[in-house]
Amino acid sequence: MRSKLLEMLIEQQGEFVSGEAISNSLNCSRTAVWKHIEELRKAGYKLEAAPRKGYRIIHQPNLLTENEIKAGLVTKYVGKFVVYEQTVSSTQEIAHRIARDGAEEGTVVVADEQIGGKGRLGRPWFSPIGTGIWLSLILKPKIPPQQAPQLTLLTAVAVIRGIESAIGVHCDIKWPNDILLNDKKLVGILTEMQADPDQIHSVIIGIGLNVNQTSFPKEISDIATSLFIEKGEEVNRATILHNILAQFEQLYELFLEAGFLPIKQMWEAHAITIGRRITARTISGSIEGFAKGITDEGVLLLEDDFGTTHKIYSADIEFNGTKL
Ligand code: BT5
Repeated sequence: MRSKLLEMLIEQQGEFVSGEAISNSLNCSRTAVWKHIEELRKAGYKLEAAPRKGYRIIHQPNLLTENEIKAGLVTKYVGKFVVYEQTVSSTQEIAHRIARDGAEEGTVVVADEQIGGKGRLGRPWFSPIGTGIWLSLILKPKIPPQQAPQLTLLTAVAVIRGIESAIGVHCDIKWPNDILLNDKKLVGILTEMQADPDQIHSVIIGIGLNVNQTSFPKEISDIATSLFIEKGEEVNRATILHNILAQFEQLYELFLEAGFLPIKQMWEAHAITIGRRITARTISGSIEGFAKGITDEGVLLLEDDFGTTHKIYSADIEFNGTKL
């Protein structure tokens, strides 16, 4: 109910909404409306109440709790169920647990801070409090397990489009799971699975998006960036998230209906890995060569200097000696 109230106030963009309109729309008493207004105030919203006029928003804190996620969300099922925690070890761990316990497709787990945020191969993901979008999304697609990595590429396209439609900032995709802004890492994506050899139970997609950090720890300060750093102003996390989830749902439905091909074409339009000399560092060694493209399955094709084409399923990519 509180997210519906918030949505009504936000939609009015600073204009008054009458207490009567709110109580009719939420089907509750005027006293109940007042109680919800007080709760929003406690959460940091500045709300003005005026006799005969009603309530209006003066200032919205940059929060990303269940209320902000639900208010203004335009999807059918992605983000309909939200698990929000202020501080967690990793949203992936919670998502794995609730997926095993039967969480619905489209459930998202969001935290304000992760103290054990993780990347691929157990690498740490820096997730300080109140600044980024740290999210895991639970999916239950009826696809063979070997197609799950395509969902990483689909997510990258959804994130790029979501950021663009929210704030008009254009980013690039670096195969397989990074989104770069001005050549620095803005977003990392981690796709994990619960599956039998021939059947997926759940895919858990982790998205880490740097929104309002003003600086990064020394280890990553040369390679990481945030929307704040690039834009020079604070960005509303909920707006970005609503746009990403809306784009995700559209692309995911297209993927389930029409397969990976249309997604691949969109992905290629944003990818900067293709057509360049790269080094692919895989767990079994490094290969240097020319990135020819991706297959219809999303696998990277790398031609070495002897003319042999290698299929790369997972790797860290370096361009011209620059490590990201
Ligand atoms: C990734 O791994 O890029 C996937 C990151 C996924 C994070 C999300 S947050 C929500 C969900 N819950 C989790 O616990 N994880 C997911 P990888 O390609 O392995 O990159 C990891 C590397 O990125 C690290 O070794 C650092 O060099 C760098 N890094 C760490 N934190 C970063 C940050 N905040 N911004 C940019 N780069 C970062």
